[in-house]
Amino acid sequence: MRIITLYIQIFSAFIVFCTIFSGIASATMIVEDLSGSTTEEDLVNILLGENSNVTVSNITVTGSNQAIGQFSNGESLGFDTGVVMTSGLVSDVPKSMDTEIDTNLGEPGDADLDTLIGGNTNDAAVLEFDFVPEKSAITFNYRFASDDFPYDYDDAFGLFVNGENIALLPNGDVVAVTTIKGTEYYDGSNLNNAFSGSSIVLSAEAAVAADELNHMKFAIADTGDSWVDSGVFIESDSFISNNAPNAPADPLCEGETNPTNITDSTPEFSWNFSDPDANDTQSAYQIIVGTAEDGSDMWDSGKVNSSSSTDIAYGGSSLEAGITYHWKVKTWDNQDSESGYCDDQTFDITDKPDPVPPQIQFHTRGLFHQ
Ligand SMILES: [Ca+2]
Ligand SMILES: [Ca+2]
Ligand SMILES: [Ca+2]
Ligand SMILES: [Ca+2]
Repeated sequence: MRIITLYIQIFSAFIVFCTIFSGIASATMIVEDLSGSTTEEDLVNILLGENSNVTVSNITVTGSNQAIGQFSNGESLGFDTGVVMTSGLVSDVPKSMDTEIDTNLGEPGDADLDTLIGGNTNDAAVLEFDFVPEKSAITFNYRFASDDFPYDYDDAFGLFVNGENIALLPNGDVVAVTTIKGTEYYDGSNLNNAFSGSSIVLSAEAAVAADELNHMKFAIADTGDSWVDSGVFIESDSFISNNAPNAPADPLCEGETNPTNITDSTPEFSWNFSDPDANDTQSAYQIIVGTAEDGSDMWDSGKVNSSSSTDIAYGGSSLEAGITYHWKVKTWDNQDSESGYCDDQTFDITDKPDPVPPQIQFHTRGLFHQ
């Protein structure tokens, strides 16, 4: 009886251990390159998503068909599925972080990347196609990753739209090993793939010609030699053609433009959401209020997920009479694209009570003198 109980206890402990362990360990990334059943068209469809409003033609891949593919189980990257391109073998990408991903494919480099990085590239993997968007802007999310961070070989990624590279770090630098290493854009955490480090999730946005033929080219390569590989993970469904909202129109405080002597100590704000895409709606707003233009020392609402654009009550520090407060608002559309702020707006409040209406004063005085 005691032995059976002991077995049950050991078995229970084993189940608990397995449950905890499977909760911690993330699923292994699954990849499939172009040497299998995945086609070039599949990759573009993965990038486009269903609601992309883009017509595509002339899809071509340059480089090894083992260097470009699709991935899933990519949660650690910040996006589950997408397209992966490397200067080595896609099949090596899911290996553990301490594996060196290091293959000389014997493939040539790419002239556009040579120019971009000012070096000699090799083992280029290139996906390109023509497209006709309905709207005048496109956006992509991606991560650049590399095993070359410790060595400073300047492997690079380019995303060329109509010949112009739009893959840039937030500081305007090109996306490469030495521009990312040691900056706030570097992420050295284990993201369940073989690369020793990566960029943070980056987004590329570009103006394109609506209803006209545009050309897009994704390219990644080794630089300097063909060894120690780099890769790029591009999020599925991230090729959304969308216009960012305009700055909010008609910003009002207490229903007025730049009111003075308002008596409400928690005044309400309103505006009109404005977007070049006729069917788009507001998904979020942010209001800031400060004692100086562009200041947020009184109130920063943060990004508030809401479609409301009327009667948004002030929620900051106590307002005082005799100070001119500055405020502005920006919005996000239902595709999470962000507007600029409206122009600087002002208001001030009074500490005087509402004045007694003059006609009552007149009547009171008249009665007194009778
Ligand atoms: Ca590695
Ligand atoms: Ca390399
Ligand atoms: Ca290589
Ligand atoms: Ca829009």
